[in-house]
Amino acid sequence: MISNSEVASHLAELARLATLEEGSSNAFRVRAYETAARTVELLDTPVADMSAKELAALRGVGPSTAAKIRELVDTGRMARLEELRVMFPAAFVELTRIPGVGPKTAVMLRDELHINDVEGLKAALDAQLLRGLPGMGAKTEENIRTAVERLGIGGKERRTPIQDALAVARDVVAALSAVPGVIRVEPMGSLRRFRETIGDIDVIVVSTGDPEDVMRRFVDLPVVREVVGYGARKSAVLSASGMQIDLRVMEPSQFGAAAIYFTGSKAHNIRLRQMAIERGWILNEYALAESEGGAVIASDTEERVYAALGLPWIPTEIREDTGEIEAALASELPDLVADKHLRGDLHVHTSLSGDGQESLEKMLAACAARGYAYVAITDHGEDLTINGATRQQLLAQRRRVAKLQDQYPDMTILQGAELNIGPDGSVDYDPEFLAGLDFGVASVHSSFTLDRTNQTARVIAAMRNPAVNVIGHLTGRRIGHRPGIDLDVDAVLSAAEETGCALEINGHLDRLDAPADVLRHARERDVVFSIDSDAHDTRELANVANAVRNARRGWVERKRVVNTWTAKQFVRWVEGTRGG
Ligand code: DGT
Ligand code: CA
Ligand code: CA
Ligand code: ZN
Repeated sequence: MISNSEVASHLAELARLATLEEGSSNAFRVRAYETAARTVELLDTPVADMSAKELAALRGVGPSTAAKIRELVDTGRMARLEELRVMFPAAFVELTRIPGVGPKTAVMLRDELHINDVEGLKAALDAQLLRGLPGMGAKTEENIRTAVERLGIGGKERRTPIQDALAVARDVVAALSAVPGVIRVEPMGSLRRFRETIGDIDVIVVSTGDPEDVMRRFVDLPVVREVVGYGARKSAVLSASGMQIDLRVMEPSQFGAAAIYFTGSKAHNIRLRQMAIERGWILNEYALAESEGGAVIASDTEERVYAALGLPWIPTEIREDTGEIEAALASELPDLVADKHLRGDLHVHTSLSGDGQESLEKMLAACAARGYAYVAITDHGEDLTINGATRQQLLAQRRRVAKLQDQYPDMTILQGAELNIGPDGSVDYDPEFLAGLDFGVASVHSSFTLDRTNQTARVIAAMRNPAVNVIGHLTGRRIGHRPGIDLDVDAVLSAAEETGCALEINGHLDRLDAPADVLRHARERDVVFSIDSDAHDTRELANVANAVRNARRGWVERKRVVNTWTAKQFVRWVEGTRGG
């Protein structure tokens, strides 16, 4: 039976492709498919059990979308989607990831210049063909060229943002978990290491049943567009969006060795294999075994394989051979932050933000349900057009927070704001008004193309502002869509040391910001971090888990994360940084 999440990803793809057909993401049909995708995703009842009439009664689902969902449930296909995939192949859709190339432009490039993919676009840029098109000039052409170069997209080593890869992997895992005999299904490779972009998806299935059952189900998945290799225990397919998925079926006794092998990284594996060879053993995807005779030394769990090599289990996010083997040998692995350490969330929006989806009451209830000892409510400051809150609104919210605080004796509620760092480093409101807030996150939401000197200066100015406790999503990047601002990271880290201002680790999957390489770089510095959801609805509070994984990739230790501290320590830090 097809899962709600699989149906939702079909609807989301329908929305993406309809954008190209309609020429705008604001078209009514596009909005309708997006709403329908969201509704289905959040629904507790399986849509596969619902009639067309029941489906049409759901929010955002009209009779025609309801019919498409039924068609998918009954036949495993959606004819309309397949037509659109033919009209707009994945390589063509990729053009719209380039800032400055919207759906209208992409279609015009195809109609006028026969550009079908990023390679074609690069050739046209080299020949300066774009400036001759209606509504384009040399300047637009230059902007597009810069965007293509900075994003590094196109070509053979095409990588997919982790957000998109995780969505595909989740569907595969859900479907294969239901096959009889399957006892575990787990994504491996760069996905398990939580790299921000993914080359291909690797999945291990452990089954006590017939491996062919798993394979047949795998190649028949609705997300599969093409089978590139088929075997009884090993297959590879291409997804609708053009991602390769490699699948291996292993015996339960082989799981540990297989997980280490397929998690990688390749460099980490090579080090382990050398250690095995030094002991007269071999290490492959099936086992750690003696070279002579092949007696198995360890294979069923990762812990046993590492232990046989004289190592503790190494967290997946740091398996890159960038010092983790040496640290493990010296019993000096970092005490990495984990989900269970979090005691609060310091970046939470309510419906007071134009893009917030949920009331203050609901957001607080959901935070309390997560067991938090403190939370900072941080709606957008007034400088963010449409989305920002006025002074009056914030004052009114402050009174509501004071009342609600009584209902949460175990959770300290800070009322703050997410301030906007202007091009000159100034923020919203005025110092006197800001002094009346309990907390401040300050983020860059504009002027992404200033040069390094100016970007660095504006961020440092915000850190020195007494109303600012945390710098939100440091670089402002959107993985795969928008490069981060150009920053002198060392200067920013020095300012963080000097002011005590925390750097946020934002949990939105398209942000993961500050990036892991910046976090790793900060290890030698006395800098603190906050792990935040930046939730705009209650479901997004769970984003902190993504931030934790990104923090681990950056070797961030628990003691450096302010929202792992006890309420007392945390409040002392807040007071120490405010008005500083
Ligand atoms: P990706 O797909 O480019 O994002 O990165 P990975 O790390 O997922 O790489 P992939 O898919 O080529 O291979 C998955 C894992 O399989 C990799 O992390 C380690 C293992 N592996 C692949 N090729 C080799 C190899 O030649 N030697 C060793 N030791 N391990 C390998
Ligand atoms: Ca991979
Ligand atoms: Ca692979
Ligand atoms: Zn925010």
